[in-house]
Amino acid sequence: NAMLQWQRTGFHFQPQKNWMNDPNGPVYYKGWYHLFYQYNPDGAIWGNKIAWGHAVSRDLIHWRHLPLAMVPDQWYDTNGVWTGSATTLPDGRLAMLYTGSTNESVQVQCLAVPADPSDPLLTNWTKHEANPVLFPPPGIGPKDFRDPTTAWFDPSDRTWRIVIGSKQDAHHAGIAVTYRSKDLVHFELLPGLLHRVEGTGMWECIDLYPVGTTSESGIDMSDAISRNADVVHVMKASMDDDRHDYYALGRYDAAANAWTPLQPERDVGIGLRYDWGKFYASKTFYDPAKRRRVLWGWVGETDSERADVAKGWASLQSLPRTVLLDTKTGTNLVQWPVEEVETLRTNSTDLSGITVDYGSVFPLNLRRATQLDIVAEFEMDRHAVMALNEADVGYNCSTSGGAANRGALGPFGLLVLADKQRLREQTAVYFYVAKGVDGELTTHFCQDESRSSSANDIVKRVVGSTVPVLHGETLSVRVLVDHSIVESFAQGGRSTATSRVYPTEAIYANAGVYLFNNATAARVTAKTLVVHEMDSSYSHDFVAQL
Ligand code: DQQ
Repeated sequence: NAMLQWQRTGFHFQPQKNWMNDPNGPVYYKGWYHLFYQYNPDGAIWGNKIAWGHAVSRDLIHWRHLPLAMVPDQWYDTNGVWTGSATTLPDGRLAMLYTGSTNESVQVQCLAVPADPSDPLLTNWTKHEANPVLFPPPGIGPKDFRDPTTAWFDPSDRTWRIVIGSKQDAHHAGIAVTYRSKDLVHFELLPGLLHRVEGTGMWECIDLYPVGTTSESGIDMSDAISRNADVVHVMKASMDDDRHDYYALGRYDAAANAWTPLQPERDVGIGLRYDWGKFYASKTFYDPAKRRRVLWGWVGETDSERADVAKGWASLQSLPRTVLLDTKTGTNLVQWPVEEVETLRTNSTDLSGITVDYGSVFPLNLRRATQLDIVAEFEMDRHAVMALNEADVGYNCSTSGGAANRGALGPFGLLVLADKQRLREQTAVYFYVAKGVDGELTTHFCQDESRSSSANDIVKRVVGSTVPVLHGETLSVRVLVDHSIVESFAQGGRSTATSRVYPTEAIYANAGVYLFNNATAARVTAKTLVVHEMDSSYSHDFVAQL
C-alpha cells in the first residue's frame, strides 16, 4: 500500500514485511551482531506459527536480513518458536534456549545450536535431539512457563543457571524460577523462588544482569557471580497484565537463589519502567566487542490491525540502547542510543540560545524533519521559578491534560512531526515542573500523542513520569524522530518515552519541528538545541557490499 509507505522507518530495525514482535537471542559472534526476532512469515498480525527472523550487522545500525533461523517444525514447537536467549559458552560456542509451544499448546523449553559454528552468519540452526529439555514443573500452569534467560555460570557448583518467568494464581503473583544444568540439556529446578511480587500477574521475558556501581563498562552475568562489592543486579520482567517492561535494582545472592530489591517500594512491576511509552518484551546482551550492555525492545503498533494488514507490516525494534547504572542518583538506570547511531547524523543545525516566551510556539527552520536526532537543553527563567510559592504539585503526565493544558512551569519542549500548515498534527515531547511549598521542584517528562494523527483508529495517550533532576542540572532531552516513531531520552536517559505516531499531514516536506512553551509563569531558553538530520541505514549500497 503505497499510501502508507511513509510510515516505514529510515534507521530503526524492521523486517521487509509482515509481523514482528520480541527481540530474541541478541548476541555478538565472530565479528557480527545477530538479532533474532519473533516473526510471522504469513502476514502482518501475530499468529500461531511464529518463527525466528534473523538479521546481522557489523555496527548495530546497518542490517542484512537473513533467512528464518528457526520455524515451527517439531511437535514441541509446532504452535510457535517463541522467545529465547543466547548463551556464549566459555569455548566460544553458542547455545540458544527458547520456548516452544507444543502441539497441545504447552510451553516447554528447547535448546538449539548453530549447525555450523564456523559460519559467522549463523545461518542454520539445529534443534537438539533431547528437546524439549524442560516441561512446566508441578504447580505451574502449562501456559505460564516461558522465555528462558541467557544462562550464567556459577563456579560454586560448576553449573549453569537460567531463569524462567511464570505466575501463581494465588495473589496473582509474578514469579521467577531458577534452574541449574551442567550441559543445558538436563535441568534441575532450584528450591524456592528467585523472586515473587504479588499482584503483578504473569512475568514474560525476564532479564537479570549486573550493572557496575563504579565503572562505565558493561558486565557479563557470569563474571559478576559472587561479586557484590561493585555491582547491583537488575531484574526486569514484562508484565503481561499491562504490557509494560518494569525493572528494579537489587542484590543477587547466588548461594541463596534469591534476588532482593534495594528499594522494596520500587520492586519489579510496581516501580520503574524502562520506557513510559510503547516498549515491551525487551532483552539485553553483553557486547564483548565494546564491553557494554545493550538493550533491545519491541515497539509495536498503536494503530488498528486492519491498517497493519493494509500496509503489510507491523512493529519496529527500538534503537539499541546502552544500559548503565545511573551512578549520580544510584536509584535508576540510564539508557542511551548506542554510539553508532551518531554515525548516521548528516546535516546539523545549531539553533542554541532561542528563548520561548510563555504561551508561544517557535518554528525551527529545517530542510527535512522526518528523520532527526535532536539534542536539547532547557532552562527556565530562574526569577520566575523563585517567585512562585507552589505550583501544580498534583501533576501527572497521563492524567493532567497533556501539552495543551497550561500550568505555571510547564508544559514546554518540542513539537515533532508537526504539520507545517496548521499545526493540527504534532507529537509533544515536554517537561512540566511542579513546585512544592517547601520550594522543592519535581520534574515530569512526558510525551503527548493525543494530537499525533488525525486518523481515528489509533490509541493515543499522554505517557511519561517524573524524572530525577540533580542540583545544577539543566533539563535535557534527546529525541529521535523516524517517520512513525518518536523515541525520547530525558536527563541523559534516566527516563525514556517511545511513541508510535501516524500523522496524515505531517509527512515528507510538510513535517516540521517547533519549540513550544505553554507555561504561564516562566520563559524558557533552549540553551542547547542541535538538530541532526539522519541518514537511512537501509541503503542498497550496503546490501550490495555484503
Ligand atoms: N511473546 C512470545 C512469548 C512471550 C511474548 C510469543 C511476549 O514467548 O512471552 O510471541 O511478547
